[in-house]
Amino acid sequence: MASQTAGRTASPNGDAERRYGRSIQKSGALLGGSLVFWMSAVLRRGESDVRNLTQKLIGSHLVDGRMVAGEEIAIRIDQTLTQDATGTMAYLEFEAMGIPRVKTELSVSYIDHNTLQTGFENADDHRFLQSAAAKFGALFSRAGNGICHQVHLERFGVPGKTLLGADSHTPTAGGLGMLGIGAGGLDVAMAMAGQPFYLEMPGVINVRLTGEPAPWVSAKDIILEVLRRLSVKGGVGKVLEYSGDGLAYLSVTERATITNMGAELGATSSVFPSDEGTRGFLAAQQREDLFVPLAADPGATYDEVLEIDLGELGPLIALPHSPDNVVKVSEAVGRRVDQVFIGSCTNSSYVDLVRVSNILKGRTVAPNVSLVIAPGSRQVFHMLSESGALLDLIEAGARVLECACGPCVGVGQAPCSSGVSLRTSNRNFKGRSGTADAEVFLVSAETAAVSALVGAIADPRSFGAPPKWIGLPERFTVDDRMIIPPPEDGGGVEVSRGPNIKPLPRTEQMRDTLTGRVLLKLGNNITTDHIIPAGAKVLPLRSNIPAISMHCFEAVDPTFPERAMSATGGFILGGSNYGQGSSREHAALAPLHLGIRAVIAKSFARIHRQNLINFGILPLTLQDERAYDEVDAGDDLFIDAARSQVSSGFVSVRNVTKGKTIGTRLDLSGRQREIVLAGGLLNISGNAS
Ligand code: MIC
Ligand code: SF4
Repeated sequence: MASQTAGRTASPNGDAERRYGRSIQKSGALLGGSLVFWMSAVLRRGESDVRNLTQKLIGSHLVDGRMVAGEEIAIRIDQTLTQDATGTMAYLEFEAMGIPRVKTELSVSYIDHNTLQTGFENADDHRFLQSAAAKFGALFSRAGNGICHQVHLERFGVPGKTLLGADSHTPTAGGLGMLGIGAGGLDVAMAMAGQPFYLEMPGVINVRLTGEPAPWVSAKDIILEVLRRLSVKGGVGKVLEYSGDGLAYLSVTERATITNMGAELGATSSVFPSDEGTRGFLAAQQREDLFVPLAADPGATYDEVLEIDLGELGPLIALPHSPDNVVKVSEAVGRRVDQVFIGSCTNSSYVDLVRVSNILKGRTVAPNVSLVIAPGSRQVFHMLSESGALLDLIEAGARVLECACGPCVGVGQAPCSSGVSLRTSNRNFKGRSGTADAEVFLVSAETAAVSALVGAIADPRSFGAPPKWIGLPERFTVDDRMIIPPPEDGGGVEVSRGPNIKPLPRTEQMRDTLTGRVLLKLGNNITTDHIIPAGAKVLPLRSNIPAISMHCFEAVDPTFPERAMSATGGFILGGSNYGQGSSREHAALAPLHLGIRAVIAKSFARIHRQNLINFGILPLTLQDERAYDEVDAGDDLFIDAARSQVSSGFVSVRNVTKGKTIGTRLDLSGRQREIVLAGGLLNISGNAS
């Protein structure tokens, strides 16, 4: 039966395991020391020694700044991850810094996004990344080994450590009590070069989970409830810190579902304490020696508190086209479904898929439904196969895919025209599935499985009593043979570069006069998927900025690239939360390539704003949001004495067409100012040495 999975261990990479195992272990032990050091520093400064968990995690890694919400701080990064869609740029950027080896405790390069190889491009990128990992000293997780966040949780996450990832869902690691933060590739490359990561000290929201979840209520319903209450911009500048007696009912992988989707709130990170549940998970992964208990101090305070009574919660669903468009599943019941996708870094753990198999066992998927399942990792796939759960999935009619992101990011399995797709993933932005007019709904794995049988959106409670759930297995099957360690000395490794790998775009110093037309006027919550779409067609161009730029704003206005190029640049006007969603720096690089030097918006999402700064594009925030209504697409704008205005923090933009002046803010730290004036981070000499 599923719960009796054997714990076979294969460790052919003995050397690497010893090497990395030791270094992680050593730094795990050091954490206690650095906490002690930090505590005494805090006491010396006369600050309160009562800290919430977020403050402890940040405080033990703080290298610059004060832990005052909104102020810039710098933290030491212990581990990094990249994936193939962001990794090519990150490694090209790292290479440009001229540093021979990564300086982190651990850096892992994953292949998980671009695994559909319809041309040579993705395979070439994989070769590039494999050789770059060997040269620069990173571990390489091969295609098929699984989704970066799932594999990192299983094999590398350590409570109390910091992880910077070139993927917005890096906070998944918070399920283990680790501080995971998503960032653009260049920031991750800087961390690989041993530089600290700069961010705004976040405020902390305490989410108190109380009581026992009602039957059929799962971790996904909890995070959907948080999204319902806070919205897709409710987490910007914040960390969500979970506590309460309800935690006892959530295993690490369920906690990781919650921290994963904190990205949809725009949050800097989400964290759970490291407790006995964490110890159990690490022990089952044969990594118990890395366990450290971590929690907020008694009496710790928070900027906001959110209480969720798990016993009161029912199954929830996010309606198209935003993850915060959440209602009770019961309100959507009966809607015919064409496709069900169970997978993605949100809900593809062993526990999720065994529950799905228990629901499907002995039954058949409805004739109108295509049920697609992608296990999150090779470990999950292996254990499904060992336990017999895979057979239940196959017999029910599931189409089982390789362990990768796949349909979540529009890489295969696009729904039919006007199709309805029910998914366990985290984003249902319009068009992301690969079908422009598809409607994507987000639900738990349990709701997805029951609906696949019914053929329509179904309340899982209609299934009757839940099948016997399993918790975490006592032992996961550990087999790291698909993770390739780098050689001791990468000096002789030749980096393999196919024809699709174009050189890094270089930028020039910021000009003193910026002129141009408003090329696009956009609404609120514009996603990076709007700016640079993902999907099987465009993702292979991630290492080719000139080519990918031709897809910039494709779904919004396909004439944009051509207009921008013939106008030799211009401005973009956005609403609030501009650039929400992914960490892809291509959403800055492509507009840059097309000549955009400033984006004016009501507000920006955190990662995208930093990406704009990193490539020398000004993120200008309207001082008075009403000014948005007074600017139209096609208006000619003019910024005079831009360099000195940037230094003042306020930038006046002259609307020549309307004869008006728009006031904008540019709240930059001294360091960020230096970056934009230099035309980007890579132009600051000696930035990583
Ligand atoms: C996503 O889920 O949108 C992605 C694809 O994983 C992105 C990264 C990318 O665009 O390469 C993310 O979340 O950062
Ligand atoms: Fe991959 Fe989807 Fe997770 Fe992004 S959200 S990392 S595309 S599975």
